[in-house]
Amino acid sequence: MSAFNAIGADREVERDEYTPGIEPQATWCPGCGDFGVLKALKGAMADLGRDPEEVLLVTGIGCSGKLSSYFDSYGFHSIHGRSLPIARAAKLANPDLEVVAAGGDGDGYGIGGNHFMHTARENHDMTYIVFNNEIFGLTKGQTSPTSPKGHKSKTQPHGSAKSPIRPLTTALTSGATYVARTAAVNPNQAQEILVEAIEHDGFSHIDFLTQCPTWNKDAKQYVPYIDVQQNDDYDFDVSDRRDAAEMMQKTESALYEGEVLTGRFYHEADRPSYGQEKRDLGEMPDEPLAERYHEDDYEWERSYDLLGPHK
Ligand SMILES: Cc1ncc(C[n+]2csc(CCOP(=O)(O)OP(=O)(O)O)c2C)c(N)n1
Ligand code: SF4
Ligand SMILES: [Mg+2]
Repeated sequence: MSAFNAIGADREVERDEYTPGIEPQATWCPGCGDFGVLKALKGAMADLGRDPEEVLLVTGIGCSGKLSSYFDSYGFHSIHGRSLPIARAAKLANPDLEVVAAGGDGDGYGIGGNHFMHTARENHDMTYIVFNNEIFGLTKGQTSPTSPKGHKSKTQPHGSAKSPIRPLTTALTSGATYVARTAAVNPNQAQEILVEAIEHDGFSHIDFLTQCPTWNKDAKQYVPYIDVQQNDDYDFDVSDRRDAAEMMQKTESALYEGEVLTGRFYHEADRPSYGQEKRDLGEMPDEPLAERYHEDDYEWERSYDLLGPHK
């Protein structure tokens, strides 16, 4: 156990340790799907026996970004679209931390889309939850990258001419090693998927469907849902890229035709994470890099010195 792994002892963790007090009370609107993410995440952490002091939750900006204010682990409420680079740095500096990043569809698939793609490509060991309510919630309902084509809002009063992004396919083709979709209306499945995603050693992406009854009036938009692992109509191998890609295409098209498919779509168990690759190369120490900042006489190497003189 390192100095940065604050607790590390095995013990029973209660889900409500993650929401101990009544302050601050969540300011999400009644019926908001974001409550479902909070419930599933604290349940998953309790199932895994993760002590709140072993967990870092980094969020972006949006209604979704408020999650870190209501979840009593280490937290970092960052800036719009930038949760992933912050989460990456924290995980590299202290691999003992359980790192979760979270934000909205605008945050993660719009302004932060570049970070999403590259964090997946590099297979950073963390879980990324994208609250997908198909709009910008916090700023009052503008069209987002997941809004359906034709969606009318203050920014697109004649209806959006854009086709929505395909988040699952984007994650897969970028290099994510665990990809799933769940929904706030299905908290049991959401909790199980979160447990798997957090346990996975690599980049886990969860497209989490969250209804926004305030700006996306149809609060029932994700009901009924189908769990593809529980339904005989869907038979595919989650460890097979081609199978996963076909299933994702089907799932992403179906959503806008009113059929909500959820479940695990891809799981590649044996690809090493970026941190592991760096440690194998000898570029990163086995002990948390962050500890070096506490060693007064530590002699820092410069990459220039490692490469030798320029020719
Ligand atoms: C750099 C920057 N640009 C724009 C904004 C304004 N802004 C705040 S939240 C947000 C979008 C929120 O939508 P989403 O990420 O989907 O989260 P939700 O509120 O739906 O959970 C925008 C555009 C900002 N805070 N920072
Ligand atoms: S505006 Fe929508 S996303 Fe934001 S808290 Fe209210 S219901 Fe939730
Ligand atoms: Mg949103």
